[in-house]
Amino acid sequence: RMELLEDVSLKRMLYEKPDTLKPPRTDVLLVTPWLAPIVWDGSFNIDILNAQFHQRHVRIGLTVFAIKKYTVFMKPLLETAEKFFMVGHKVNYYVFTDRAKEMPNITLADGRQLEVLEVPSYKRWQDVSMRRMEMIRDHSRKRFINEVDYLVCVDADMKFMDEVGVEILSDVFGTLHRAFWGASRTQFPNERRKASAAYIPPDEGDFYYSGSIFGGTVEGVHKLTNFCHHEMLTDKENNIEAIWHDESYLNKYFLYHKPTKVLSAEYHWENYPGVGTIIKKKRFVLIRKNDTAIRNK
Ligand code: 2GW
Ligand code: MN
Repeated sequence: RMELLEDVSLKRMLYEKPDTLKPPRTDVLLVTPWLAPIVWDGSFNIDILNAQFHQRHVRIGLTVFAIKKYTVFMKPLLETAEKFFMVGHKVNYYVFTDRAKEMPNITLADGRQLEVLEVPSYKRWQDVSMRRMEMIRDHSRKRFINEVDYLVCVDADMKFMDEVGVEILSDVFGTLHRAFWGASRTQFPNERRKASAAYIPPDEGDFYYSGSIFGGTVEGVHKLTNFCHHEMLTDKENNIEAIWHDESYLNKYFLYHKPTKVLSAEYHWENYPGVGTIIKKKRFVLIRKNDTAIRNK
């Protein structure tokens, strides 16, 4: 369903007037040069956004892959999602797994459903990670398009620690990587070999986007995942694999298909002790794998 075609009419609401001469944040960039909002705490009023999205009866799909031992991440991820992810909206969790029997039993709030999708696993972890693009693409066409309006595609080794709501939704969105949001172009870990389809020259690139959370409308995500999967197959034929796998192809996509919203690193953080001056909310954080000893990359 297209944003512009929806007929939203709000009720009377009381809130502080936006001040044209006083930006809500002066320490961070709030808009990209192509006029996409960059979502930082303090830059939006969630009540206005919720009122708009409730009127549209928005339905959101959260996709996650739990292949092999990564099923252990489902309990913390889904339990914290029940607390913090799109609370009050209609949510479908789509868990892609090769071990459906290991899915935890979690009580879900009204309007929320868990769908377990059985998929094959790949031998190489690089393929497990990269093939997510193909599977999200295929299910977008087959299924997601009939069931939800937006998709939010996330890594498994993550948990919610604070609110993640409709402020993130847009046609297609990417997220600033926690380690590179202040970095220069040459520091971005983009693919630098010209032979790869993910190649980005050192004098190009806007941001370094994380592979661990992206999304958009089902159509937007379909285009993105289709592109990434194709470029990955091209590289496979040429016996080359991008340095950071799916994340490299994602960064190539966003370079030439600019995202319509960019999430700040609040949405891809690590549970570093304390709260920073810039990162005021740790909304979605990664779980350290060396703590869990389930992975030997
Ligand atoms: C991955 C690496 C080594 C051993 C196993 C796996 C693995 C990954 C697995 O056994 N089962 C599985 O389901 N996965 C899925 O792939 C799972 O959804 C996981 O979150 C995702 C990416 O693997 P992950 O999270 O271990 O890699 P990160 O945290 O280093 O992710 C970044 O880099 C990746 C590519 O190397 C992706 O781009 C990812 O989106 C990035 O956040
Ligand atoms: Mn991860």
